[in-house]
Amino acid sequence: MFGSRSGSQPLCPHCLRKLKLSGMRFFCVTEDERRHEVTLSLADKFKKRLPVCRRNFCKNKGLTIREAECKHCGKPLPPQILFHDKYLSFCAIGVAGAGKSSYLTTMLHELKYSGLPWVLQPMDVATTETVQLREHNVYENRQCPEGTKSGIAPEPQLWTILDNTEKLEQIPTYALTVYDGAGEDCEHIGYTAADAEIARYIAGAGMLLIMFDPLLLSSVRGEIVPEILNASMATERQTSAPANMVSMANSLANYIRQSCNIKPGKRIDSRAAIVLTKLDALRDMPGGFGSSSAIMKESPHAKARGFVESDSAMVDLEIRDWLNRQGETAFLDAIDANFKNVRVFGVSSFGNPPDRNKRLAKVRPHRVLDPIMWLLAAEGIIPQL
Ligand SMILES: Nc1nc2c(ncn2[C@@H]2O[C@H](COP(=O)(O)OP(=O)(O)O)[C@@H](O)[C@H]2O)c(=O)[nH]1
Ligand SMILES: [Mg+2]
Ligand SMILES: [Zn+2]
Ligand SMILES: [Zn+2]
Repeated sequence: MFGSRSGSQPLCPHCLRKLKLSGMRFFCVTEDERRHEVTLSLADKFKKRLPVCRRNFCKNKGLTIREAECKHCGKPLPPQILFHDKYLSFCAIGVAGAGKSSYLTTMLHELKYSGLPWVLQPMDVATTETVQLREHNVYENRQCPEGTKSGIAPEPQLWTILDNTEKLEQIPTYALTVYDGAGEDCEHIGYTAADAEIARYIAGAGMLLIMFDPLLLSSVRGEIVPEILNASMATERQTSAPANMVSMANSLANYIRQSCNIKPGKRIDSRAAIVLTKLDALRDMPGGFGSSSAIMKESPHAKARGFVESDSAMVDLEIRDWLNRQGETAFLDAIDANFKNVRVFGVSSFGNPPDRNKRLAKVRPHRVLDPIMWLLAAEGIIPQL
């Protein structure tokens, strides 16, 4: 129904339909905002290039158009969106307060400064503004992100990655679309416009990041200092009863199934990264992860400029072991029964729990790049080591 998930097919980030030059409308913008439409010439179509304004007396005459939109859904598109070598996307799913927005903020920041020879550029104004605001909040103001309202479809973030790994004449470019926040009320997909939009995002995403908050486990809540626990929970969750991880896994899976139109009982074959958030809060917990465990060590992937499979397999195993020890075997079974292509990850977006006023210490994200490195290796963008 919607476009393929392969990394080489551009999709409209809003309606997820396949995107072609002929499926876009183009506009010339002059300084006095006299916007007018510019159509593709035969030569533009043939050479697959953006049109140029030919209107007499237009200040922009002779220059390439600056605005575009999707013919199908009418939403704005960055004109250069079509000219990437690969198209990557992922969607963060999880109940409200799981840590999705915090994770995406620090993950994208880390990706920018990962030491990989990459340049990350926002593709549109909306992404630039969102990111500036969020980064400023976390890294300058040292404040946790504001909770996301549920029932509102998130705006996709659009990025261009310039890959300067090999000094080529033509630098490979990847388009990366990030959807933050689906499944906040994960009981079911309703029939509102926002639900339909979220459903499309989930169905079209190249990878699902399914975020679980270990602090919702009753076995964990009993072992953690109340101050850390309260500071690490979204306010409205603090007093609510601990969640049953099995029913949460199943309802998220059903939510995804509905979005992707998959029969009940059939395993979901979208690549799924199961991400345990807020690892920092488990550091000093009795029966937590020991300091000699792989998961507590620095992630090796970015330094190695590839995806270190053995390390990731070890982390996956350690978390599964830990969940078993917490009595959450049924949760793991639910994950494996619902997803075909899964890997378990553990992250801390901040490196330390916030204080009681939700203020952050110096932000030192832990292993936040691991899930995306898994995707990049699968897409053949970084080597698997
Ligand atoms: N200890 C700790 N708490 C976190 C971390 N990330 C998020 N939190 C807490 O979880 C709350 C909700 O996070 P948020 O990213 O807004 O969750 P979302 O609703 O899934 O987008 C935050 O206000 C923090 O209190 C983390 O890495 N460590
Ligand atoms: Mg959020
Ligand atoms: Zn569209
Ligand atoms: Zn013009």
